[in-house]
Order: sequence, then C-alpha cells, then structure tokens
Amino acid sequence: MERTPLRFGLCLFFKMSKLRPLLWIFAAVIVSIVMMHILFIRKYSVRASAIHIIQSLKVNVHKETSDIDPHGNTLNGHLKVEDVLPEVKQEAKAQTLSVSSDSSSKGKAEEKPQMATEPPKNEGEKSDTSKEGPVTKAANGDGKLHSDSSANKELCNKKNQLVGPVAIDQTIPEIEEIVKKYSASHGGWVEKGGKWEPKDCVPKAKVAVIIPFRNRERQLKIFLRHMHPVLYRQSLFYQIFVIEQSGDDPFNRAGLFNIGFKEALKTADFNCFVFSDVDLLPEDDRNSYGCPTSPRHMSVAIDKFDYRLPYEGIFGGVGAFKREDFEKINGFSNLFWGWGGEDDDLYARIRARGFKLTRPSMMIGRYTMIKIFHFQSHGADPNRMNLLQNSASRMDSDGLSTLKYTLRKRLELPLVTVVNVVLSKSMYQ
Ligand code: NGS
Repeated sequence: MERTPLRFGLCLFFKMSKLRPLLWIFAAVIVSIVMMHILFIRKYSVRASAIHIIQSLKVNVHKETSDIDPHGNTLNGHLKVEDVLPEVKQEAKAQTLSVSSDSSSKGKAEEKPQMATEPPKNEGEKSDTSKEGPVTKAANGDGKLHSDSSANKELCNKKNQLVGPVAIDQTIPEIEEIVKKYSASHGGWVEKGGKWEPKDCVPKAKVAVIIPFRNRERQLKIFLRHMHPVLYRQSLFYQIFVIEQSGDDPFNRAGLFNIGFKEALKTADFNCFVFSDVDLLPEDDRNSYGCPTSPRHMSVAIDKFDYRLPYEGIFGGVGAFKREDFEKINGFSNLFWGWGGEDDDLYARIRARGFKLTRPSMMIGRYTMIKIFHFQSHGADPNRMNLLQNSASRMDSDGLSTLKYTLRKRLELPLVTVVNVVLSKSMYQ
C-alpha cells in the first residue's frame, strides 16, 4: 500500500495512544526530578558554593551579610559583665588550670531518658505573658541544684506548657527589671547562679547552657530575658553559664565552650550541654534544649540567613550534645583564635567519630539574631583553613584533653553564673 502522510499520521496516533500511559508516567518522573532539584539541591548547593568561594577569597562572610558577629566585641568594650549584672561577688581566686584528659567532672552523668526532640503537633499560638514562667516561688532556696528527691515523682512531660512560636523582644532591658521578674528571691523561679529545676516531676535532662562571652552585655540581657522562660517551659533542670574571656588575645569561642563544659561539671552532674552564641534567640520553644539523641545542630534557620542553612555542614550558632558524646570527640579544638572555622572543625570531628548529626525542622529551629552593632577588634583567624585540613587527625591531641586556662572569677549572679578566664595563645606555644 502507498505510504501517504495521512496513513503515517494515523499509524503514529494509534501507536501513541497505546503508549500513552507509559508516556505520562515518564513525564511525571521527569517533572518530579526537576522540581526536587530546584527545591532542595539548588537551594543548598548554590548558597554553599557562594560561601565557599567567598571563604577561599578570604573574605569574612559575616561582614558581608550583617553587622553582627556572634563571636566578637562591641563598641562599648569597657564594661565587664559583673558591672552590668551586679550583685553577689565572690573573692577572685586566680588559679592556673591545665586539665587532663580524664576530665574535670565531679560525679558521673546520670542515665536519664532522652528528652523528645520532636515537637507536639497541635501548637502554634503566639506566646502570651501569662505563659512566660511560673508564678510561684521556687521551693528550694539554698542555691543548689537538687535532683535526687525524685523517688515518687514522674518524669516531666509538660508539652502543654509550650507555646510554640514565641515573641522576640530586642529592646534592651535593665537587669534589675528582669531580676525582679524572674529571680526566686523576688517571687520568680530562677535561683542564684541562673538555675532552676522542676519540683513536681523528674526532669528528663540536666542541661548546662554555655555562652562564650566578651563585651556583649546588651545582648546578654536580652538573651537572659528570653531564655529563662523558654527553659522553664521545657521543664529542664538547667543552669546558664557565661564564660567570659579577659585579656587582649583574639576571641577563642571554641576554647570558651570547652572551659564552660569543665566548669559546669564542677557545679552539677549535667548530662547534656547546649553551646550557644549570646545573640541567638530561639523563636519557638518546641526547639528542645534538652539532651539530643546524638549531636544536634539547633540553629538551622536564622533570620540573617533568610531562615535557610547557608551550607549543609554548618554547625555554628547553637549546638547540643550528650555529655558522653562531647567527650568522645574531645570537645572543640582550642586552636582557633578569632572569627571562623571552629564550628566547621567540630562538624568534622562529629563526622569522623561516626555520629549522625541531628537537626530540628526548619520550622521549629528558627532563630532571631539580635541586631546590635558591635565592633570586631580581631578579624577572621588567618590560620583556620590550615587547621581545617587535619580536623580529624588532630582530634585526640587538641581539645578537652589539652585545655589550658586561668580561672579569674566565678560569680553566681541572680540570673547567670559568670566564669571569667584568661585564655591566651601563649598558653599553647
Ligand atoms: C563560615 C565559617 C564558619 C561560620 C560560618 C557562618 O564561613 O565558622 O561561615 O558564619 N567557616 C570558616 O570561616 C572556615 S556567620 O556568618 O554566622 O558568622 O560559622
């Protein structure tokens, strides 16, 4: 038969209609792949590569994106933390410590069930002030953290206390104002040293919140006003420690975290640790500051990064560890002086030990970075890229086991324990 265009078209139509279901499936697969690529892969990889190009040009990414540096100094750099958070002062007793690898702890961490890291499903209202914290005075006023009067008590499970998204207030309060509102000595709940524990149930975690610090008093006041009610509503046994670096050496954020770990264990047998910058305020109280099942990066969605992860391996901002997990990676490196890299080094340690990194959802792990301009007296650590070449092999010989510092003061203020230390490069040469 003659092959006319009409016959060819009819044949093709006939074959196509038989194949049509297959074609639809094929098209659907292609469209899904393209959508996934656009939604997930590009979102992270484009930002990550931008950041790493900037890094390789040795430009301080932070300066490019915001006025605020989570590690450095402020313009009003003359005040010391005890001037701004006055009250109980103790004798300053200088004492040089060179801590060995068997750790500074007093007592073993208790085996406690883990605090749930997933949020309850039905919460989403804004906070109201009536839910800010407890109204009754804390039962024990002796300044010690109690944990073993728990024989007949049940584990705390007060998710209905959580409010979900919480209001962010960036006005700078007077410290007396917050003390009056929160301190147990004024009818609030926070005990001297910045601690609290639930009295009617057994807390699922004993948490030390560690804040590295230098000349950031205004941020600290905002932070304390924000954090105490959040930690209270999470029903945690908690204490907030500010580790203040004196001296003129570049800021050593990671070293201060290690010191905080050691110093906190002199106070109580904490079984989990949250390491946080002073200028990061959680926007949702379902983001648990309790014990994570494995190392947890908590500040996954910060406003300054448009609530996205700037790159997949970031561990900056706020992170949480079980005590034993932090010990297994020998803590942070002590060798990063100035801005940047110490958190990437920690991430490499976590990976090298085979831990699975956990994160809250992008909806729950939201943070506001306090917008107060401050001057950064030291820039980025020029040696950080070299150190990052051998993060894993350096892990055992650089960290908690080799930490050196001089303890200058330890102050139990009404809303926080301040540990003032000298930490200098010369200690590591
Ligand atoms: C990376 C830094 C990290 C830092 C992150 C975000 O470039 O330490 O930026 O910084 N890594 C290196 O410098 C190698 S931020 O803008 O939050 O200050 O955490």
